[in-house]
Amino acid sequence: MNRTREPQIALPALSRRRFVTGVAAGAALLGMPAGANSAVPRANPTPQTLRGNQFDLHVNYQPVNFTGRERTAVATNGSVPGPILRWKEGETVTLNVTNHLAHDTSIHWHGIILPTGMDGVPGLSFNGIRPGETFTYQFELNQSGTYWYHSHSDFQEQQGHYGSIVIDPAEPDPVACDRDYVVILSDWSDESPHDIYAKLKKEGHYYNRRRRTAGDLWDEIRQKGVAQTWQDRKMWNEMRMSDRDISDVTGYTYTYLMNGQTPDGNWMAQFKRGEKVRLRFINGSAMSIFDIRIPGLKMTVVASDGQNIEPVTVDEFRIGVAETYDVVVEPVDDRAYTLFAQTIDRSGFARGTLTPHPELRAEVPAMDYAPVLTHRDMGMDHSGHNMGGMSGMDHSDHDMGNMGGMDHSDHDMGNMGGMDHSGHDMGSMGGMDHSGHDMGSMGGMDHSGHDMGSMGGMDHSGHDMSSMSGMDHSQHAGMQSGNAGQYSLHGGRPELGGMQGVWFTDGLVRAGHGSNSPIVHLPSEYRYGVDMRSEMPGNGLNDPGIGLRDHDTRYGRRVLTYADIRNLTPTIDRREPTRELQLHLTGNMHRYMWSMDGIKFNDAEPLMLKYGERIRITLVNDTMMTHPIHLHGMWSELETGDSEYIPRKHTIIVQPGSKISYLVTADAYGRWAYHCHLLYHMPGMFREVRVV
Ligand SMILES: [Cu+2]
Repeated sequence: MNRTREPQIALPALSRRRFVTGVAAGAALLGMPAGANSAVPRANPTPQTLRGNQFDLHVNYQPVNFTGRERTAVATNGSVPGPILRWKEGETVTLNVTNHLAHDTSIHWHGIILPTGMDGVPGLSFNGIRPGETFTYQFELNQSGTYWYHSHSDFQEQQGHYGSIVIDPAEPDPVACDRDYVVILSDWSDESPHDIYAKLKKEGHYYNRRRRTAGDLWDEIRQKGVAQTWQDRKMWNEMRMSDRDISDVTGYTYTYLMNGQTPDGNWMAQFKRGEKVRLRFINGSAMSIFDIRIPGLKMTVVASDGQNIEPVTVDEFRIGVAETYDVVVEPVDDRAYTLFAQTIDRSGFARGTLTPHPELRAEVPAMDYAPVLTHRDMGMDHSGHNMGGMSGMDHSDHDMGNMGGMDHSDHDMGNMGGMDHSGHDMGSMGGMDHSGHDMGSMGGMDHSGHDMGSMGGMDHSGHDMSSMSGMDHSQHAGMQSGNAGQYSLHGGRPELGGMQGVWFTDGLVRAGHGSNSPIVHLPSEYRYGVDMRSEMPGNGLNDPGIGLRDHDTRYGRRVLTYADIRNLTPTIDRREPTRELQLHLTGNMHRYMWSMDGIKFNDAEPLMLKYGERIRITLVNDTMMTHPIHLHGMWSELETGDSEYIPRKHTIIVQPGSKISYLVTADAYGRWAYHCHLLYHMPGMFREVRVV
């Protein structure tokens, strides 16, 4: 086939400074192809588009300047981002990747379904690419759409080692357009990623400059009154968290890029009035989640993570790290438009311009208000309970499975006489703290028919149970004490999996409809590395996410949610899941520790899947952060309530304090990475998935 044109590589000069500052730049530059140009480029080199099925990629050090200060990036073929690779479905591509760095490198082809040995994850797929070595990747393309590639070594992705992939379909593209642009977003810091990580490990809030001040306190008291302000703040203080912890790393250190251009650099794309323009948004950031809109234009979302979806027209959408969305816009006016991508915490934005004339610009909008976290983002909303005077209530048929870990201290439950609690099923209420209850005057309660299996670990000390005569506790099933981590049996029978997580096999909800299995926190979650557990996680499906929830009412913008996404073509694997894995995303923000089920990657065993099986994974987010979770090698088929058109994704956002479910067909043998795509969460929030 056609040989790819050798890219024009603008090579860096061997500046004295780079020898002085170390990084073994001299060694790194040995082995660079001939034709080196000794001039330091004044502007940052922009990515080229390379087409064909044979590619020579060079991972090299490259001087860049995004902030007024020169820094050394890790580039691919001399640019940040690296070249756009334009492939064709059905072809076999060969990519010779040469490492000109002083350290090992790798390229992972994000979202591409390929053999495990070609996946580019050092330690799982291969040994990595040593300095000076060339590794040849070769795989067949059985998909089309928008994807990207990045290093899976160290923190190189933060240093510029990423680029875009577009695979043109073998069949005619269902999306017709006149123009087609890649828009890859990223976050650049002049600090080294190791310095960033060290600062986060020392103080998880380091880059959060939005923490509350005394001035905020008075504003808050004026708005909400002393009592409510006190109550709101008390919770956060007790948890040693900040309700402003939306992002770990912020615009305080980051400059946000669109196709490698800063907001001032203003990346531009041209159109003619009346044309259909396809924009392939890729979030190639290390840590930044963006909310994208184009003021004055509706966007019709036509693909998600490379897969065609039934078109849905919105004003705004959120793109998690590593996700891709293709949108089509049709500007009818002869004017310029701003592509505006503000970060989830509103600490900065990336920006570009869609314009009919190169000299035309559009206004850059102000960023939206900065969101704050609420009880909802903790997976429970119990604020403001007043349980006085609740006599005569009928609570029969409550299902209170898995209420472990709730703190009900300081409830005042006076005058609750005459309540009928028959028919309660209180399985798995382990870990409840009921200290400080005042249960005076609860005479006459009928608790018959309770099933209180597995209520281990409850602390009822300090109860004042005077005047509770006449209660009927007959027919209670055995309460096991001191045994946190026992499970209820309704909604499926979980197995105590230890490292293997919690698995359910009975009573699973039908494919496409998510999970109703009880929330189970493993004993490994009750350790110092976990500072929060969601007891009543909300469903992340219909939730546009923190900071976007009121944009329809406040600004009249329709915001995309996962519930809006339907695959364009019918679901391929129509089988029901045979088992369900419930996996918890866990962490301790203060210590900046991240894990799954409270177990960090180094201490974890692989999650074992049987080749060919179809499973459900339910992710429960027991943290206040938004985590984009990426499974390598297999599709994550998001359960949106329509089993006929299940969308296939490679990266799924799990909202704070929420849960979300997807199906996986284990149709790829081998060892696969499964992790949070926030770069500094990855060392801990990572599992190997092994298909045997
Ligand atoms: Cu994460």
